[in-house]
Amino acid sequence: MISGLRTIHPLVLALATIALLALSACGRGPADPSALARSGPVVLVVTGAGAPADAGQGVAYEGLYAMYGIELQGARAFSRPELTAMSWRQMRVDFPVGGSERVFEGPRLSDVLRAAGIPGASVRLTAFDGYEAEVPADMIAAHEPILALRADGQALAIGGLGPVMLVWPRRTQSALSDMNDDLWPWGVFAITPYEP
Ligand SMILES: Nc1nc2c(c(=O)[nH]1)N[C@H]1C(S)=C(S)[C@@H](COP(=O)(O)O)O[C@H]1N2
Ligand SMILES: [Mo]
Repeated sequence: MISGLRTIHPLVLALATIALLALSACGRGPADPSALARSGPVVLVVTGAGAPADAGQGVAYEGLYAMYGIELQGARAFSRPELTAMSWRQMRVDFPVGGSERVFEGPRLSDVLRAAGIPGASVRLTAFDGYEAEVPADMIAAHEPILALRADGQALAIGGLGPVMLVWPRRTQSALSDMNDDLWPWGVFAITPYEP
């Protein structure tokens, strides 16, 4: 087979080289980087939201959605700029429990559910690693956890705690003073309503 390579005509090699160079010259990034920064990829889907069929914003049922069976019909998809444009709250709180405190920031979970068309729902949050946290509606209403996108002024990294993490006011609400970390999922990418 190796001898077969020797039959490739030098002209073919030259043309292939030119084609590769042309391709790499095109690979310099988006034509409009600021448009990309304004939109960016979807970082969170809220499913079961009854959104119009086209509101999935091009999110296809593949990858982790398919692996974890997260149905996207009627899903509302959020990019990071959309989440950052919402009204934000801050919480200074320890994570992991008993560790040092950080200032977490992000929209209220209740506001995101309202924006997605499922106000007052009980929801399951799914994270990249398959971790699931089920949060009853009454807990959300009583304690108003946030979907944190930042901690101490830094965006939560994908691969770290980001893109989104559920954070509760366990240092300021006495009813939560004994709360462990079970309902503090990090690496969240999908939220699904469930019937308790
Ligand atoms: N995505 C994800 N979030 C999670 C967990 C997890 O395994 N995966 N574990 C929870 C628990 S039980 C604890 S104690 C804290 C810290 O878990 P870790 O040590 O696995 O990071 O994160 C919480 N959030
Ligand atoms: Mo834990």
